[in-house]
Amino acid sequence: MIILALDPGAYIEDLDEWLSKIIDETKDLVVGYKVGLPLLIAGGLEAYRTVREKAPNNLLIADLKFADVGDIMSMSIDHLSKTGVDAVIAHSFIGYKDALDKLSMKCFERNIKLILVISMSHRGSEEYIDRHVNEFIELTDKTGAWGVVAPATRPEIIKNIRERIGDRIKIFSPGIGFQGAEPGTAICHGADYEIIGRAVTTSSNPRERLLEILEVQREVIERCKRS
Ligand code: BMP
Repeated sequence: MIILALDPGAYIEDLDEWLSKIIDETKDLVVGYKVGLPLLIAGGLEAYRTVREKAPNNLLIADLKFADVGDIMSMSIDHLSKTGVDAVIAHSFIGYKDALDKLSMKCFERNIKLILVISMSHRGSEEYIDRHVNEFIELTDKTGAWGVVAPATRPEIIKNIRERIGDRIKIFSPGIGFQGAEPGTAICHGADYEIIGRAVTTSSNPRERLLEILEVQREVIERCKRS
């Protein structure tokens, strides 16, 4: 249950070749791909379209972590909708009125799923964002969000979210590998999908690395089911 984050480093000379290699080697093993600012900045919306074309059957999530006023985020959704993305990620802290209310309406109109960031995987999330986790969870009802982002690095937050929202919302958890969390930990605590990026994309053999990660994920999930 992996979403692969396609974040190209600036050292990559041929973006198309990089995308082709990784997608060809991984698309039968992952649920979907997450494309964020590094890919958008390096390759424009064309790069998003390329991912869509190369992986037509995988979930495609645009991770732009929107944090703007509603009308402007809606303009971005109009542009994004031309690339065939299935879902977008927005921050919760911007609030509902004139922000997430408009964004959620526009996503509905354009048939794009909305995913809200509830907590982040880096330590700074504890400084401000994590103080409002329970309020952010309430926003999922108001916006009709399809999913939330919660950190594999602090799995107790995932557990809290799952207990509060039940099964109606998908939980996506980053922080595996390069950021320290073990594959499988987030799923054990209630996540649906684990987001993994550099541990796979910087490997000289992405498929082999992904297969190793999937094996650890399977073992950790088995272990936690037994306990
Ligand atoms: P990596 O496995 O290379 O650390 O990548 C994690 C991915 O998840 C990145 O694309 C990052 O933007 C994203 N992410 C994160 O790391 N922490 C969060 O709290 C939210 C994210 O979207």
